[in-house]
Amino acid sequence: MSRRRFIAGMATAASALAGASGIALSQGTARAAGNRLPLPELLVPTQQGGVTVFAMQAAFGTHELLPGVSSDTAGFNGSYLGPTLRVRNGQRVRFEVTNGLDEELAVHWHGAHVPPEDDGGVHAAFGPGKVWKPEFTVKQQAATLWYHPHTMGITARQVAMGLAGMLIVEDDSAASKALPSSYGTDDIPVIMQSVAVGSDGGIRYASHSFSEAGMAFPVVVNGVAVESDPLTFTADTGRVRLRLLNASLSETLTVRRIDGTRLTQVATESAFLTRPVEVDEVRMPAGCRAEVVVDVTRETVLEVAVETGVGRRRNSRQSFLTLLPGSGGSRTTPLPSRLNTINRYNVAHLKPRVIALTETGGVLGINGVSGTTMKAMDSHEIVVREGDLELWEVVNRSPRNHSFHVHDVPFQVISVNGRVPTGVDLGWRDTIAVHRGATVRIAMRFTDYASEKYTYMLHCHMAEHEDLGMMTSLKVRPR
Ligand SMILES: [Cu+2]
Repeated sequence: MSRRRFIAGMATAASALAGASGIALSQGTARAAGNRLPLPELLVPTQQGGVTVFAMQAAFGTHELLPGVSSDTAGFNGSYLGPTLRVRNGQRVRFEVTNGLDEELAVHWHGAHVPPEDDGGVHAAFGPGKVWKPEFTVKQQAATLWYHPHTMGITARQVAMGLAGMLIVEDDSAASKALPSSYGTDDIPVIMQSVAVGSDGGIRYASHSFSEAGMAFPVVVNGVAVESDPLTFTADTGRVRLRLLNASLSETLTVRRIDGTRLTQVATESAFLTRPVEVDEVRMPAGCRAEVVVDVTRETVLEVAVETGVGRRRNSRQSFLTLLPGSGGSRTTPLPSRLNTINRYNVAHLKPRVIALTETGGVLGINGVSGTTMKAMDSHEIVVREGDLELWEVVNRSPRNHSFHVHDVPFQVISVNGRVPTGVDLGWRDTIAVHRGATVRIAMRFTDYASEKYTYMLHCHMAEHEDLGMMTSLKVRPR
């Protein structure tokens, strides 16, 4: 393994391929380059006997999240965040993940439809120096996914330190052909994090530490904190597709244009919408993604509103990205009027399975069981049958908001507090906000993969909550 591949954001062959604009900057140089939006490197895979292989190594390092302040961090193939992995529907892929940390690591492909043994939940942890090699055939529509640790009890710390990256699935659909897809030129990853940094530069991840004196809560985009001026990106081709990811531990992020005009959303987390939808804002609970397309005919400033979660009751908003028109970039063809076909599940005949998000005496759990050990999770696992359509009623019986995530297959939202969804809420997703006191009904079909031995998971995606036990195992039993 060449060391070069493990240096995040350096101008490798991958970033050279990313586009003629040469904007794939290292994170270190981004600041000096006038606060341009840095872009994660697109990882160049190797071919091994018909399998496309992506090599990654998790390691600790240091990184300047705040200007002039060195923070202890971690990253894949670099010191903070990780390269973008781009795969294709139908492709046989293998992720070779080396654990270069001095502790256990599990890496989950969030939103990926993969066999349970390749899913990377808490059961798949591997020790320091070990290499985990999940191999599977990509079997899903084009979507913006991501990868992050899922290590029992320490997910929040590992994610907060920077172990996260984007996973892009491409396909041959007409929508994919019509939308911008040149990575780094008009197809842009936007990894957003509300981060907590102590006065010593240390990243904080536990809510009890958020009230320390001298804490800073920067919005970090693709690895750099947004300062008073937003980051900039020049749209040389006029139209850009922004892949928004909320990789925060618990904060909800809402993105909008500061001029009050609407954004055009083309995809939810797991697939394209049926058609482009004009939205006032894109609201993303922790773990959520969305894709928007912007025709940059004039300077366009995006702002993000941060709603704080656990332990931090201070909401904020700030401009984070200025899209600048390029030279000759004002010619744009209309977006396709149809992007996808989504057949709504008929759940009228189904009795809902209740999944309660519980908190009793300060102990977080699912259905009253705190999943802080493998044994607790497995002995109270949710069991479904391969091929079955399931209707789940996710009930928040705790005094705080949560972000609910199911592994394996995407779901449709059936109702939120009894109300039928509209607009972008009709799209496929894998993560959804379940507010205090709320009842959210979702439906999904557990296709393709089943196992008596290996399990998936379901949990709150506020990382501190999952570490505290708001998670359990999900077994898809063979038919
Ligand atoms: Cu939660």
